[in-house]
Amino acid sequence: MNGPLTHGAHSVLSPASGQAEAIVVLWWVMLAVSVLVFLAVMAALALGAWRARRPGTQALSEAASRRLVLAGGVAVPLAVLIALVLGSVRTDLAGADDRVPGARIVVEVTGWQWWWAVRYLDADGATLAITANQIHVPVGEPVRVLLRSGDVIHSFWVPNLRGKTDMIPGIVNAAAYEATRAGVYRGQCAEFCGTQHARMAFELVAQPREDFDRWLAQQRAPAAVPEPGRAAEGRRVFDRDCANCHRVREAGEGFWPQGLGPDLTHVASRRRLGAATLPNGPAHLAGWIADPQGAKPGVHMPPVPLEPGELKAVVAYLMALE
Ligand code: HEC
Ligand SMILES: [Cu+2]
Repeated sequence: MNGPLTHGAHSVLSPASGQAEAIVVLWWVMLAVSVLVFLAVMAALALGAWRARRPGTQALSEAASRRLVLAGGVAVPLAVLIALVLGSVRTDLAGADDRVPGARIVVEVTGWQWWWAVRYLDADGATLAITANQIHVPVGEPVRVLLRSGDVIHSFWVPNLRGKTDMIPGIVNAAAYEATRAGVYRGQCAEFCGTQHARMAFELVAQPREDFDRWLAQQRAPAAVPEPGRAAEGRRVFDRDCANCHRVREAGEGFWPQGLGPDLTHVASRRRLGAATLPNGPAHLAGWIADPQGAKPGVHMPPVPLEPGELKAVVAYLMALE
């Protein structure tokens, strides 16, 4: 699943779901009405200016000007504003229903400064898979998304799919997502949450059910056993220096709670690193491990001083974790 983002990813004007379509219709209606009102006001202004300069213009009678002000200045704006508010409330309510009858999967996303922990649950709430910073959904099927925060207030936003939903510590917000068009869309934290708020992004892959099932099966599987040699040496480095914060789930282990950092069981299968900050690959991974603060100043991953051989080994280990 490599390749670029879908054209128009991260744009509300390129909807890929019913909810996003309703929002974009509302936006175009509001823009059109605003443009019409603006043009009407400018035309009235021009007409007034032109009439005032024309010699012999009669002022309107008092009754006529009162009627004009009451109609054009009170009644029409009130009617237009009430209609727009009703349209907006209607769109909002239509998107507020978070029940997803018959949803086969639930995606739980927890915002952390400055990354996204992702857990897939079955209908009974049992964990199916744990990953981070990349969310997959099957196209044309409603998915229930539970939104939490581990620290401060974040906001979950995939512009192509729907509006923003806050992630508030101690509260679980739910939303229904249904992508109608396959693609790779970009999501972004939409609530200022600290220095690296701007680099708290993720990618959402909407794909046909078979591809989604394949992806989920891969994420459910335990980590690949490292090849003897460099990768096995890398695993020792990982256990010594990284396992305090990161989990790699091996065969025979159950799902752990998330650590302080993203789950790395299948990190090589991800498109990007550092919450969509860098492309994934051996060079960027080595750069990230050697100097995460360089890519994302202030990030809650300290630089880990490693010998060059150890760095190569840990990169070989992680890059084999497809
Ligand atoms: C003190 C905790 C801590 C330690 C120790 C630590 N990390 Fe991290 N790591 C984090 C946090 C937090 C993030 C998320 C950073 C972000 O994107 O904001 C992260 C992100 C990452 C990522 C990006 C994952 C993704 O999907 O975007 C990789 C890869 C990674 N760390 C590898 C390592 C390796 C390898 C080591 C050991 C050499 C290590 N980390 C040590 C906390 C830690
Ligand atoms: Cu945030």
